[in-house]
Amino acid sequence: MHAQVAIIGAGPSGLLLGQLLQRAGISNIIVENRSAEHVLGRIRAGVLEQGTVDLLDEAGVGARMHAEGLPHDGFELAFDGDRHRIDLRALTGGRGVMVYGQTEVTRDLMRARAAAGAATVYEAEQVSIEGIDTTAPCVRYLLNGRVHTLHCAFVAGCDGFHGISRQSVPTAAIRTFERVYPFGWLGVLSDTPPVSDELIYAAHARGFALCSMRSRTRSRYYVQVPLDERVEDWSDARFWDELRTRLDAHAAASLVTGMSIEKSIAPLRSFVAEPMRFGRLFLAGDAAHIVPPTGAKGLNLAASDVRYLSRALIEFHRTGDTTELDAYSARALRRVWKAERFSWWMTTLLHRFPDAGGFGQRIQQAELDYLIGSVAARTALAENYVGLPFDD
Ligand code: RFL
Ligand code: PHB
Repeated sequence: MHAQVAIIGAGPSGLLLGQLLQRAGISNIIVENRSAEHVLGRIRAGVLEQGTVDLLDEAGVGARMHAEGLPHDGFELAFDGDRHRIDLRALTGGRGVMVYGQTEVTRDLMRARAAAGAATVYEAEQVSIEGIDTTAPCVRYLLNGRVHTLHCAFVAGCDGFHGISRQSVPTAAIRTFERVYPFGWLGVLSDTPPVSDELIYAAHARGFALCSMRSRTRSRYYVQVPLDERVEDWSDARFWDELRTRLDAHAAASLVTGMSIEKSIAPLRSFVAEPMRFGRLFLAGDAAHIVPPTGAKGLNLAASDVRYLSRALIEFHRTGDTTELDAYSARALRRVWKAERFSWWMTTLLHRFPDAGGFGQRIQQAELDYLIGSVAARTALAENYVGLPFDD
C-alpha cells in the first residue's frame, strides 16, 4: 500500500488533516487502532474558536455545524454567589465562539471522508512507524492477524496523548514539559435543557464547576473532584446535589436535572513535547500537547496544528519547497505555548488547590475581583478565549 501521507489516528486532528489534504489532491490513509463507533462514543470538547470554524468550512464540513451549532457571544463567571458576564463580542471587536460537540465534528469529518472515498483502516493493531529519518518511511500494523505495510513520504502523528507516534521518537531527540494537577473533572451528559443560555464557569469553596451544553436540549456539566474519586461512587443524585451547591442561587434553582447518559472522570494535565517534527514524522494535536480543559483549547489547538501542517504539506506537494515544513514545529509551538499559558492560568484562577493555603485563596479572590473590575483584564481573558491569531 502507498499514500503520500500516512496519518496515525482518526480523532479530530487526523480526520481534519486527511480532509484538507484530500481536497488538495494529496493521497492519504488513516490508520486508527479503535473502531469508528468507539471514536464517536468519546464525549469531549464542545467549544470551537472562530479559526476552527473557518478551517472546518475550508475543509467543506461546516454545513451541519452552522445549522445546528450554537454561536455564543459571551460566558459567565460565577463566584461569591453572583454571576459576572464576559462579553466576548464587545471585548474582542465582534468575535465569539461556536458551541458544537467534538463528537459531531468527528461525525461530519467521517462522513466527508467516506464520501470522498478516502481510506481509513480501523481496529489496526500493533501500529508502528519506521524510517522517519529517511525519505521513505512506512507504517506497519496488524489487521485480522495479517501484517500490512503502508509506504509514504510523510507520517502525521495524530494519535493523541497515549499514541505511539511520540513514543517512536528517540528520547534524546525530544524534550517534554509537564504539570499534573491534583484533581480531575467529573463530567455528566444529560438530555435536559441547559441551565442558562451561556456557559457558566463557577469558582466555589467546594471546587470548580462548569455548566456547558451540546444543544438546547442536551447539557454537559462538570465538577472538580479529587484524583482518587471513582465514578461508581457518583450517583446522578449526588452529582446534581454537588453541582447545585457550587452554583449561584438563581442557577441552582433553575437547574433541570435528569438521567445521565454519560458520566466519566478526566484527569487534568498540561504537557508539551518539543519539537513537533522528527525527520519525516510530524506530530499534531494531543500527540504533541495536552491542556487542562478549563480554557476550551485542546481541540482548537489540534485544529491550528492541522492548519499549519496541511498548508506546509500542500506547499511541498505543489512546489517541492520545504520552507513551510521546516517552519512547522516552531510556528505551531508558539501558538501552543500561549494556549498552555492561558489554560494553566484559567485553571489556577477557578479551581481549589489542596495546597493553596490562605494566601493562595486570597490571591485567587483578588484576581477574580480584578477581572470583573478591569476592562483590560477582561479583554485579555476574552481575546485568549476566542482564540489568538495565526501567524500565517
Ligand atoms: P484524540 O481525539 O485523542 O484522537 C487520537 C486518535 O488516535 C487513536 N490512537 C491510535 N491510532 C493508531 N495507533 C495507535 N497506537 C493509537 N493510539 C491512539 C485514538 O484512538 C484516537 O482516535 O486526539 P486529537 O485528534 O489530537 O484531538 C484532540 C482533542 O480530542 C482534545 O484536545 C480535546 O478533546 C480536548 N478538550 C477540549 N478541547 C477544546 O478545544 N474545547 C473543549 O471544550 C474541550 N473540552 C476536552 C474537553 C477534553 C476532555 N477530556 C476528556 C480529555 C473536555 C474534556 C473532558
Ligand atoms: C464542554 O462543553 O465539554 C466544555 C466546554 C468548555 C470548556 C471545557 C469543556 O472549557
